[in-house]
Amino acid sequence: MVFWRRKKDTSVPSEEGKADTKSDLSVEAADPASEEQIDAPKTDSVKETEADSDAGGGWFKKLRAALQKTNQILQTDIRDLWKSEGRLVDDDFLRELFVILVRTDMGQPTATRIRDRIGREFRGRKVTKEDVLESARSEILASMQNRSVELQFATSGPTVILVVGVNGAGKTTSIAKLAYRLRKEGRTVILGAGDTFRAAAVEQLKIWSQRIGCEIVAGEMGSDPGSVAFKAVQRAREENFDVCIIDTAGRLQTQVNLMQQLEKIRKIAAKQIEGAPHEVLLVLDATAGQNAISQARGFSEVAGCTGIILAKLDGSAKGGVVVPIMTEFSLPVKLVGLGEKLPDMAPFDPEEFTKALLSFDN
Ligand SMILES: Nc1nc2c(ncn2[C@@H]2O[C@H](COP(=O)(O)OP(=O)(O)OP(=O)(O)O)[C@@H](O)[C@H]2O)c(=O)[nH]1
Ligand SMILES: [Mg+2]
Repeated sequence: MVFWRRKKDTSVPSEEGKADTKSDLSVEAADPASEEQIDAPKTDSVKETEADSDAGGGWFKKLRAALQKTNQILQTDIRDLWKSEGRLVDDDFLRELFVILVRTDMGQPTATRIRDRIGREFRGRKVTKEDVLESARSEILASMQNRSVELQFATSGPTVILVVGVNGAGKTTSIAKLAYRLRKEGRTVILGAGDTFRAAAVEQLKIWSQRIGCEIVAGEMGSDPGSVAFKAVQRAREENFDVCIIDTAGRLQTQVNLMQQLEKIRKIAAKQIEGAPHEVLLVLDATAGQNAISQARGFSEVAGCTGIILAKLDGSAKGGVVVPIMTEFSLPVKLVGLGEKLPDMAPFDPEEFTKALLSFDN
């Protein structure tokens, strides 16, 4: 699974702990081995369960753990369909199955397609759980067109990533996790604290930046987010950072003025760097279920989004919501948030997702 194109950057501290020459990155902050020291500010109680790498199936285990709530509800419901060995596929069975699938928030169109497929394949015959799960997995994968989409980077010069979404969706935490990942890949990162509305917002991002070991541009409380964005992009360009990530205040897609402000930030970035912002990532809260879908609809139309970060998949009993997001919009889910700590973000992989959602322990 190759989502994160590695770029050689000799300025990143080596395992021997050589100092960074470009910015004042501390060896501890950028060294994956010292991840304990760059924990999230609010998450001391959260225990790390997996190595923060996708080597050895680590991501799949993490994804599986994150989808546990959704998966367990499914397991219990689906098990209940089999009171005896093998179950006859008839109208009752198909109706019950449909209700269970819809409960995961995968959406009626996908649940209907799965139900109809199982009806076509098995009606009048006895099926096992695995028969049903296999059909469901294939149908979901087909409906997502097995689409996995990488983050887009500028071909030369800094890549600008603008991060947007409603209040509390997980924007700032996702930015920290993304910056952490990019740093680990050897890229230099500068953050723009574009949420100048909320007193704690700038502070929150500053703490993260210190822990990750990346630069940050912040303005005064209440100052123009456009000017913060301008300065961040300017520094990225002048000091040749690889990536500039701009945080924004939470907003509703219906708040016209605030949406216009996003447009202004986009223009400010584009004026300084051709093709910027290269990504406008919409952060959605996976626990919001159907609300997340209406946010995706609203934002993608107004804010020119290029992809989705689906945060809080780990806390969601509605993990199936990825399916309608992927099938109803041309916006791909690019990253998923699997917890509150810095390593808890993974590139979205439809196949792994489907397997994690629809495989049972026994
Ligand atoms: N479990 C879990 N919690 C998350 C995840 N992402 C974010 N959170 C938590 O969600 C809460 C809100 O996250 P923020 O990053 O502050 O959200 P925001 O969108 O920046 O919020 P505003 O700036 O107020 O609009 C915090 O308590 C985070 O720790 C995730 O993937 N999993
Ligand atoms: Mg925030």
